[in-house]
Amino acid sequence: MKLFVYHTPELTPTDCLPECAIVVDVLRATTTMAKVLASGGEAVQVFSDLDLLTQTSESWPVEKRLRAGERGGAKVPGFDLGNSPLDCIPDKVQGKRLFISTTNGTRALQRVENAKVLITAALVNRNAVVKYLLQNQPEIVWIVGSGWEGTFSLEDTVCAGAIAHSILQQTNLSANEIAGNDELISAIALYGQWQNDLLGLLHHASHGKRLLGLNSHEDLKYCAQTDILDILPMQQEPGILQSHT
Ligand code: 3SL
Repeated sequence: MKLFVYHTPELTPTDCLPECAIVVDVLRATTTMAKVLASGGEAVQVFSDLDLLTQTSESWPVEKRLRAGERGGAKVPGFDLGNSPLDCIPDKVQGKRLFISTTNGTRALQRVENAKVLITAALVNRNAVVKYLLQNQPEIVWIVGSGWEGTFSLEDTVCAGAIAHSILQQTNLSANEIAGNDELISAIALYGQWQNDLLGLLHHASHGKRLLGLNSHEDLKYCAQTDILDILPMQQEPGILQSHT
């Protein structure tokens, strides 16, 4: 198994796809997706276009759908939810499909939607992702950070490092043996430095600061937790993610 880290969807190769793609958006899309499915949500369906989201969700029974949307970190007016994982409690999401559009997470998912296997990772479900990788041993794995509008995000890279670190701990492989590119080595180093203060790292991150400006400190605290959700969101058909059992 070789792991490649790409800091943004734009940095992924365009002439090939991996056996397994892992999309990461710690703040906050993939944390929210893990939380929705862990709270009993039926599925998460992602859209880049808000009008298409509204139109598609119209065909779904009202009591079985939720519309969630974020632009610039804020909730889309008129939607049921923004992109806070804290809103996705069982009482609200159980048995429902979350129709969601976010700025960067959606773009990353669409970039690799044709990979053989597409899963999502955040710090909260890191262990479930690692378990899947160790059990299934995909040959080539891309960990794709969502970044922010095409730029690097500390929080997505630290999550990539957390995944790789856990693989190293659970196997007798060396970093050189699993590293597909230099970015993977730097992600492991980043996680090594911040593993005991992930919330502190999120406070340094530019998107963390943006969210703090929107009074989302509790979201940052939630997103900084590691291995609290035993859930693996996996794409079933392009744009639709469900819990992999
Ligand atoms: O860009 C995204 O996909 C979002 O996760 C950003 S936010 O955290 O909801 O602002």
